[in-house]
Amino acid sequence: MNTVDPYYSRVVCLAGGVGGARLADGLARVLPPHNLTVIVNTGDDFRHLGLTICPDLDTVMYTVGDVANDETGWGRAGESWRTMSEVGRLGGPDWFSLGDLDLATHLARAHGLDAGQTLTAVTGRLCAGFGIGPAVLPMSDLPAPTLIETDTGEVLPFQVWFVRERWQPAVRRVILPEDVRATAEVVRALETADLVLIAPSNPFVSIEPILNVYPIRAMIEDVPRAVVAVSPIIAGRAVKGPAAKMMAEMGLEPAAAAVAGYYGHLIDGFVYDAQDAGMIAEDGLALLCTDTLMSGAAGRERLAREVLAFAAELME
Ligand code: FO1
Repeated sequence: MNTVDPYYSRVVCLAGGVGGARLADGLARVLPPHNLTVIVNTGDDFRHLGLTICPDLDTVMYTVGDVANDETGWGRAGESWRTMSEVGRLGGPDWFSLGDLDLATHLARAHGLDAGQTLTAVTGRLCAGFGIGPAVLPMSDLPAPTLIETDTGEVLPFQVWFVRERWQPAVRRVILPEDVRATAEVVRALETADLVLIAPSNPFVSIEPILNVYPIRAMIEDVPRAVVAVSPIIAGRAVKGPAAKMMAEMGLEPAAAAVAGYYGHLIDGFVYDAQDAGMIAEDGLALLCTDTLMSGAAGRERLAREVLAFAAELME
């Protein structure tokens, strides 16, 4: 039987955070630019210092644009901090570290938004500035802030919980906004998608906020010939970020199989790490066991190729 050639398929990747950005980068190295669209979580976005900060959009842009700080997983490589340290000296908030180069992105974005451009249009211009070929789309042009309800009952804006409070207190639940609508660009990308890939991002605060945007979840259930998720959990731990901690705090076992169970019938295939070999799958779920750690550009490209080849078998 002839396997579909993923190289000529229209691929949509849902991404947030470092893992999402790295798989997006691997896919961008493999696929023709017009065959890849990255739909990015904006639930982490917030207003700060008079600027609109879009961490997941910026992490995808910097990573695919090859200017990311790979140690922190956010912000720019070769960064300086003169402006932020002066903001602190002048009594401004310095708990959210914005480097000098990173600030240029936020200022250019603020300028575009203030001129009435949509976040989608502004992101397109910024991507052009970073020489990025594939489409990088915010999930919505409307604010869609993710809130964290902690086990003290307190409800915190995402960045306050994630950065200022360093993932404390424990998470009771993630509160997502109602009636957020996807952009026309996102709908068009999903209407023509052959394959949807769910990147190894945090299921609760990176992927679920995207699925929560109308009508993304329903379109993913209907349109693509295959939906494949990559586990963000390896041997009970997140490669980066609070996913495993959140799973435990929300009563889920922090394991790859629990991530597959969380996505349930939405996915046809699941990619998990060799360290979790022997994982039991839900009935009917196709599995790929491989090295899901993406070390450097070669690692990202390798995983992208393996995921696309796996997905191609499911698209027949
Ligand atoms: N994460 C931190 O833990 N500390 C920071 O000071 C910080 C600053 C920052 C600045 C710009 C940006 O795009 C991201 C930044 N992040 C920081 C990461 C941010 O909290 C993201 O939301 C997380 O990476 C989760 O996606």
